[in-house]
Amino acid sequence: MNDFDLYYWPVPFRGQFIRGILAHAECTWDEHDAAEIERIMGQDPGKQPIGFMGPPLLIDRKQDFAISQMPAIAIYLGERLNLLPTTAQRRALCAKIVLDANDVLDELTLDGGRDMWTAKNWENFVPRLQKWIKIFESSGTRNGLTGADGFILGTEQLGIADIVASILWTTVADRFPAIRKIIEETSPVVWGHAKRVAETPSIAALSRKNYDTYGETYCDGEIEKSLRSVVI
Ligand SMILES: N[C@@H](CCC(=O)N[C@@H](CS)C(=O)NCC(=O)O)C(=O)O
Repeated sequence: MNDFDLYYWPVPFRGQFIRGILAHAECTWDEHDAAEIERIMGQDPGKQPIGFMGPPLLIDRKQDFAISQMPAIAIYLGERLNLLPTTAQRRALCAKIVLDANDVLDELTLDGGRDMWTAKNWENFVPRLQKWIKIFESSGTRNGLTGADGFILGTEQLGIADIVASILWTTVADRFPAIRKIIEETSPVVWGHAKRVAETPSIAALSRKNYDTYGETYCDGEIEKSLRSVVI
């Protein structure tokens, strides 16, 4: 029996953070197809494994525990798999970094496609994206991070904040070369750290497997089409 059930669409996007954490910790998990996700999304909240609006949703089989909301799942797995810093302050900073990453996804997709990208609104957004990259950089450099060395919260070991930051930037950079250029040019520290973490064997293997399964798809749908039409 695998350790976890993960309900997320067959794309990287918000589910990739959870896949990355599970892969890094060498956990096993089952993924469920879109029909199954739609089925449980349609249930009454009292009948769902945990009341939720949209995936990701994780079930921890051994603990008989279900949790939704990407940052809550990441922090839960951090506790469960011993991937959080030890001080209260650094644990709070870890949660902050995961929430920052979730905000960046919402901004990159104009809140899940409520609006579509145009050349003009993308141009206006680029300085904001650069500021987000600098926010990640400042989280790390306050703790001695460089492109070549260290972890984002100054821990001895790679943890949740490192996995989430790396997956945030490398997943979008690998699929949008123009965004990769913005990240590399805005912060060699953020990019160097993201690449180092992405090259660790379990996360690199996950990335290769996801390319085989999902190809170049990032978040899919009309919002990905509109993003691709402006990010050139
Ligand atoms: N705040 C939630 C957002 C969840 C969310 O928006 N999920 C998207 C996929 S990334 C979805 O399919 N939502 C369907 C819906 O909200 O109806 C989280 O961080 O997990």
